[in-house]
Amino acid sequence: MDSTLALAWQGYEFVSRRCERYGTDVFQTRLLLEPTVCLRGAEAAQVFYDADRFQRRGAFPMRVQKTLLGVGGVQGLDGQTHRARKQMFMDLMTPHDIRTLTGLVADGWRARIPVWEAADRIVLYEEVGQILCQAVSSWVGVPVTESQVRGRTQSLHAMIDAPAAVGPRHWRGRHARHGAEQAIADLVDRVRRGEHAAPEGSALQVVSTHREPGGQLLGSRIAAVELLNLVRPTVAVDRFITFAALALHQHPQWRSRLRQGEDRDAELFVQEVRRFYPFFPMVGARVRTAFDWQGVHFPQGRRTLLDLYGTNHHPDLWENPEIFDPDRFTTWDGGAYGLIPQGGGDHHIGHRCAGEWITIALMKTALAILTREITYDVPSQDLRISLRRMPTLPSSGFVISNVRSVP
Ligand code: HEM
Ligand code: MYR
Repeated sequence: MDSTLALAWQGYEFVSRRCERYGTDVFQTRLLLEPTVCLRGAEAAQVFYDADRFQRRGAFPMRVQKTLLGVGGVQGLDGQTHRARKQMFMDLMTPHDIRTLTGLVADGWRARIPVWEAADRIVLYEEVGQILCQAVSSWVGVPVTESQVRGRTQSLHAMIDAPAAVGPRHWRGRHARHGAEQAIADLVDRVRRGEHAAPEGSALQVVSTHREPGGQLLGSRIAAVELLNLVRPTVAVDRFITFAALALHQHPQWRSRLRQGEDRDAELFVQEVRRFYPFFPMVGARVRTAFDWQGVHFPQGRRTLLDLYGTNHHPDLWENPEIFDPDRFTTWDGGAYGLIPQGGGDHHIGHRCAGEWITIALMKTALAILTREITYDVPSQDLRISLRRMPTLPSSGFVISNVRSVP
């Protein structure tokens, strides 16, 4: 039986429901007409991130590559080629670079506060998306003018929204990617011809001059895919920030605690937001060399999915997983395979998200502003989070009103 419809229907809960029903963390099914193994849990994650057992080549369906990821980017590489490309990303993640980005983002927040004070109400998700888009665009060296920010943010949102969608929502993502790749590839060509000066040390410069292990430059289209791999997911942090604002609203004792400004508290809160709320549902790979695990045979080439959301809510790993409780992280072991909203394992060696530190830093920047620099009301609205829609969001996008800056 093909389970694609059940996946579309049950969304984030698809894997966990079956795991609970069968009393296991590994089961076989058919998805998109192909036999597929589904996994969840820390032990499973450790197996999934073993590069001797799994590869990424051929793992992502075209519909995901043509919208969210792009073709030829770091996510689909293996071995030495992956390691070298990943290093290009990790070299951009120094504490200095991250501080520069969070500084640009904080300036962006502060510039919007007077506009929000004058407005009746604002949708936080939309505002934050534009703030992040403007800041990360200049950080990367592909700046955007004031009048273009809204359009560029919409186009990045379209890519993020599209991979699991059918119909117009899917095609908007394909169209957005096509246009964005073309424009950025042109810019890379102009940098290489000496017609455009990339800011010193910017991602635009690094990616345009990066050489593959064989010595060749990246094709300009692939360079564009990698630049989008910095801009797009940074804008996607707007979802975590919206969830963080929701958590502050629903757990007001944490608003008071965070107002004190202790980094330790912000850290606990951010980790729990990343664990608790549904975002990146699952990642895929293919078996590289056949093996057996927990009584299941994994033949070479078998498509395998690791349930990130289900692992973050696994009852063996987390006490009362459905309760939002940042203090659980005071005793957390810091393991690389239990808390995996952005993938597991090692950042440099494996496919774990290159932007995890940026994500955490931008969430802390947002929390500092939301708790210490402004006050606001949360009018009545639909805050429900559909677990069927991937990726999801509180329905209303989190509306706030009566914004005032704290003197
Ligand atoms: C990979 C999630 C933010 C850059 C990934 C993966 C996930 C993920 C699940 C795949 C892990 C795997 O394949 O095993 C997220 C989420 C984010 C986020 C939920 C929150 C918005 C960022 C940011 C950046 C970034 C801010 C960069 C500025 C990347 C890159 C990869 C990646 C380059 C590919 C890594 C590789 O294949 O080796 N991310 N990410 N992400 N992420 Fe993120
Ligand atoms: C990013 O832009 O890379 C980070 C956030 C994107 C989340 C998108 C979730 C897509 C849901 C479909 C699952 C695709 C499995 C590979």
